Amino acid sequence: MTGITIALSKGRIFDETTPLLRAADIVPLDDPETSRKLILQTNRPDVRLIIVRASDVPTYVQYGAADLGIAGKDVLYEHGGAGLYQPLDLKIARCRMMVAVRAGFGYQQAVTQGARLKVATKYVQTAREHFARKGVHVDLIKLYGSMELAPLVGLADAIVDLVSSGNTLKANNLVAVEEIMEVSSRLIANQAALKLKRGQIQPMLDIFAAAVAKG
Ligand code: PRT
Ligand code: MG
Repeated sequence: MTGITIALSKGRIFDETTPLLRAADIVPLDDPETSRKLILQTNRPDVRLIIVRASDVPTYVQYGAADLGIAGKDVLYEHGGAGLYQPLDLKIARCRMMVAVRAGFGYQQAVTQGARLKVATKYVQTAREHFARKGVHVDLIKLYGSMELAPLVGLADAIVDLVSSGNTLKANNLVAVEEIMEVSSRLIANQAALKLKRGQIQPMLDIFAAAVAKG
């Protein structure tokens, strides 16, 4: 493959990446929200996009099936980042990874008393590290979505999830009690592709960096 393949997810990451791609004169020929195509050609014959699940982006780039990718720090942290180069924070799809509990649950008190907490999350690695660092004993329960439900039906005492507006927590009578990290999306590159295709990739990186700096 001599061209450049960029992996990204549809939804908020695709939407917020579109202006950055346009700055690099990359315009997709199809809209992933309406098209069922998983490979999107662009106005440039040397650049194509592949549409994958957000959490699968690092895997495609790690194995070189995509040269570049765009993924949230949440996803990259869980993946571990092996084989990936992370040249640029695109500062898009921003949110915070938080610990949240049911309103009225005495989280600080439970922590102080050394209670064992049941924590439901999609981000098991990140959560494990966070609570280990704090010295809090937890039983982690892996979920694949709708974490907000878990404390409401007694599956867990707490959740680790992403929060942006806070509306989802509020609507479910949950409160954030601790921030784990700030999250934004990063450009990632396959390390071998970066060496072999430096001539094509570096100018793109420069344009993305300039577009991010301009805001
Ligand atoms: O949806 P799918 O299961 O395919 O995967 P995904 O949820 O991982 O993908 P997607 O497209 O929803 O999110 C892609 C990336 O966007 C994530 O990896 C984050 O880096 C970033 N991002 C930014 C967010 C949010 N903000 C966000 N608010 N991802 C998810 N949310 C969810 C959050 O999990 C919670 O359920 O939105 C809800 C909270 O939003 P507020 O505004 O109510 O606080
Ligand atoms: Mg989602």
